[in-house]
Amino acid sequence: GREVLAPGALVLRGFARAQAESLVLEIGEICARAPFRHMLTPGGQHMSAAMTNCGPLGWVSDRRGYRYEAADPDSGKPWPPMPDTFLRLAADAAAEAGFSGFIPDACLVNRYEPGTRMSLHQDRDERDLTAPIVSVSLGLPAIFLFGGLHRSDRSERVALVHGDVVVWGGLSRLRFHGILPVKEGSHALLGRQRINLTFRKAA
Ligand code: MD5
Ligand code: FE
Repeated sequence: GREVLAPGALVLRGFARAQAESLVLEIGEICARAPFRHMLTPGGQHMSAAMTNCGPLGWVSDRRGYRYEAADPDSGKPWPPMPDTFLRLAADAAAEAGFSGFIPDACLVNRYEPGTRMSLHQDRDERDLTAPIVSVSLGLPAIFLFGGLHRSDRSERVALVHGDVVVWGGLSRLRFHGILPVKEGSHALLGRQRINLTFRKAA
């Protein structure tokens, strides 16, 4: 099923569920080559979520700020390639939401263990803000905070479960958002973790 959260924000319930096993195998190969790490914020704190990337560009954070890099700063090597299954899933989901022709050049892989959160923020490190963002939820469920265009706008809570895909475009591309601390639990495929794939056109 599809749920419209707001203009430009569409939840595709279970859209990735049939492919979840193969996505998890691909994630295993990605993190074998580019291990999950807790990046430093410009303020010097470690991020709560562990992150890695695949594709031509990867999102990185350190004392100098947030940006996209072609190489993994921990190894100096290019990020692992984006699997075709990832590209196709992101493009198909975007097309379902009316964004045909979406070709992501960056896939951020976020790992949440119980207790991990992501505080309210906007995604605005990308060059072309007319391209949508596609996010895929795997493993443990989470409560997503869906805010407005100003940090102080009240936010709505949206439950996201294994296999859900959300397309964030148009007027929702720059909304504030976050993830409440993930609750303790165990998922049949992923155990004590939630994995989120965030597909973006960065350059
Ligand atoms: C997550 N990740 O579940 C989320 C999924 C991140 C991040 O937020 O930056 O890694 S992406 C959610 C998103 C993206 C763009 C716009 C909006 C939500 N929105 O309008 O709410 O790990
Ligand atoms: Fe975000």
